Amino acid sequence: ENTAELRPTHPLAIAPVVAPAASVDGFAKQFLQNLNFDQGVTLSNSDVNDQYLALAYTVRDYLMARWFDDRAQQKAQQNKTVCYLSAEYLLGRQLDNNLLAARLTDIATEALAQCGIDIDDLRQVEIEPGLGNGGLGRLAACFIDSLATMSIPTIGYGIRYEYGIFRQAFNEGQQVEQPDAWLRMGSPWDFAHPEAAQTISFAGTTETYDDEGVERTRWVPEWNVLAVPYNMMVPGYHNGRVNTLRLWRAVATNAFDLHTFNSGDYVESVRAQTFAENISKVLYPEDSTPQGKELRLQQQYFFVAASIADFIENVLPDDFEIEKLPERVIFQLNDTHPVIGVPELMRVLVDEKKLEWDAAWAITQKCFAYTCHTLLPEALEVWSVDLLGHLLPRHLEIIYRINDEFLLEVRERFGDDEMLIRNMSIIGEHPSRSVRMAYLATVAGSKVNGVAELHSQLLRDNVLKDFATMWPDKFTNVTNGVTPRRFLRLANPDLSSLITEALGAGWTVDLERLRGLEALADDADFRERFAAVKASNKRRLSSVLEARGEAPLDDGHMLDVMIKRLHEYKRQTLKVLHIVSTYEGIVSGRLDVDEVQARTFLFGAKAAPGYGMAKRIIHLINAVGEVVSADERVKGKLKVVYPANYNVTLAERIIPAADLSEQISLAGKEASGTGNMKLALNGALTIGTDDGANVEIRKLVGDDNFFLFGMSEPEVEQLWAEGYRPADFYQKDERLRSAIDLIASGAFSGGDRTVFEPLVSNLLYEDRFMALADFSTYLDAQDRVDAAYADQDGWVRSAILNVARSGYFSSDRAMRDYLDRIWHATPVS
Ligand code: GLG
Repeated sequence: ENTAELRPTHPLAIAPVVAPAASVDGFAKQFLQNLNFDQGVTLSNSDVNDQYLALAYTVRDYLMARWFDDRAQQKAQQNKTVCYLSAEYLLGRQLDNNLLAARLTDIATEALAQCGIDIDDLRQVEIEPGLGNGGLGRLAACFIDSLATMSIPTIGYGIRYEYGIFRQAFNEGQQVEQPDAWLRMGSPWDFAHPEAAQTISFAGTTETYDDEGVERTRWVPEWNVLAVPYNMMVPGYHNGRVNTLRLWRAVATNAFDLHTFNSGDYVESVRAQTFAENISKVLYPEDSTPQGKELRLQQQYFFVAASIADFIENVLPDDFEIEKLPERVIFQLNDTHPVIGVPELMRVLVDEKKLEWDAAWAITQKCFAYTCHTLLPEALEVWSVDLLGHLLPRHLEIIYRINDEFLLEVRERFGDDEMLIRNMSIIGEHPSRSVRMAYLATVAGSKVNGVAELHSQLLRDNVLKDFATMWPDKFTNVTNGVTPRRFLRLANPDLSSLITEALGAGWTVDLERLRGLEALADDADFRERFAAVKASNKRRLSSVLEARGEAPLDDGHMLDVMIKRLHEYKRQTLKVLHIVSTYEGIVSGRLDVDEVQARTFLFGAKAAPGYGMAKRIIHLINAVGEVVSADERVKGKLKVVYPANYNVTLAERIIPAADLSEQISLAGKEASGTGNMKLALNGALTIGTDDGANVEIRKLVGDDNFFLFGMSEPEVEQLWAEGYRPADFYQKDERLRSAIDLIASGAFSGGDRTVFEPLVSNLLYEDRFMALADFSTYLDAQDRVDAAYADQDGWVRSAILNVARSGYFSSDRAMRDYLDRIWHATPVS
């Protein structure tokens, strides 16, 4: 607003931004200036981190001009904005992505070379922002990339955690967590806007008051924090667009109490500051089970309230009529973490904008849509009424009223069916009074979607059945997707070149064009080149592993990878049983060693720090790996590699090298999976159950190019209903018995039988995720894998067909589906 009063006369000051020239000289000049004036060093005095930061600032400078432009255009055009509300964004490294999007890779490489710097050395310095746990956070990052590429006005809203997902190390095979101080060496990709901070309130009471004859309610909070926005630019690929990722950091309203400080009590003087700033201190290292932690609810409300206020105050024009809000925004709820935004918008509309309840509710229902990412009942977030009422008293009142009116509607529709009322109520009564956030989101959302066809079906049939009966049209599916820019173009440059040579460059934004590769699967020359790329990607991975102190990969091994969070439902244990069984088979002579396909089993997985069983499984993988890799009898045949601290950066090296993709969750448990898509897209064949998006992958790539095994979801249900006894399966299959007995004997724990005893007895007597029931068919499928791999020509052909038929899994397609089915937003022009 101040700027309107500026009367610039200098010619440079007329332009909105002074962009550096898009040339090698322009880049070099900007880089050297940033090195001098931002980093405060000369080129000859600079170290590699200075250089990296100056480079990042330079790339940012180029994006900035486009970002200003886009802000202005979006304001002028008043399009609907997609506000993606997500507690997690697992971004990965930014440098290469931003260079690529802005077509600066060659210019930057040459400019730095002329400064005597190898850009590769700078690439290594970047620390990825690990602001997410796994699939859900990485999905959000893929989505904002696609939305920018499709010119859809988008703001990604989230939290700028000071510490992201913990760094994983192994100590004697066991996971140790270390804090992820990702900001310590500087954070060149984001910039703070303290002037746009929002005050966020907590606790206190509510009261009614007379507002010129109308009785209204207001919240009288007890304490506040400041939410300070940090913007990151999200460039579209080759389209000149730059969207915004806006992450909030909590800052105390009062840095410290000067009186207390002066009296010498330094610790007490900053107590309030520590308390407030804890809100954005650390990402919850929980993947699928919420911890009933007050701090987590604080985080959720903190970022959602700040985002809604920011959108209304800073994105909408000053004279905006709030009744028209649904024309200008859709708040997409990424799982239940942001659902507290529903009563928050109601509070803003009713208490602050003074709308009638019904009008406010009609607006709110149009402004939200909800994506559910799970099927595990324990992962459906609930908040105790006591906690929520204490922290957000006004919001609890609003939730109660939403529920009352909703239950009236249920009664009108279905009569006084008390059982049904209890089942559908947003407030659960057992084991204690709590708010069911998924139900609140379902009641409030204009649409509810699952993340793969099977998942959406199971939401309608089981988890949210009554709601689906009431509002069949509310429910829809959008199968997940992954960005081809990061996970093919950048991660696999050699395959990208090969594809571009064959099909032209258009596939990067139109992934269905990969279909054109189908014809080449039968071309021996193309197959050879494709295989050469895979081999070279394996060598590249091998040197990455060696640099981390791991053993190099062996030539001629099939690379069999299982990379994902460690969780019982994903069944890393089943994978271990396969390894142990093969090992045991060779050692006991049951298997002819010459018949066994040489394999390297590669794991990447973090376990939630509080998840004991998952940590035991990590220990077992490492223990088995150590014994197997050291045993002369299987030397050259079997090897286990488990690099610590699996993250996006490592995934980008592993995925292009993989031959076999392990997607072996119990049917009905993995909502979608997205690693499965990335691996298929890079030419790995899947061995998998009929679960999540595997179902769709198999349909697309064809049964001949996919190794299916295991029970289907209805078969799982049936076996549970009949009474599942894992020990029966142990008795029936000799291979299974030998494998489990070997673990139980202490063979992988220096003879100590107690170490893995809890794991073994859990398998034998509980086995919630039915690893034993699927073991036999899994091993049979692995035999089929070996046979298929022995025919290299056939294998490479299948790998090419996997790439050719994975175009559907682009996040661009997923975004089109969201736009058509849920958001109805249009691109800026
Ligand atoms: C979830 C699910 C995954 C899913 C991802 C993204 O467990 O199956 O692919 O979200 O929708 N918590 C997750 O990572």
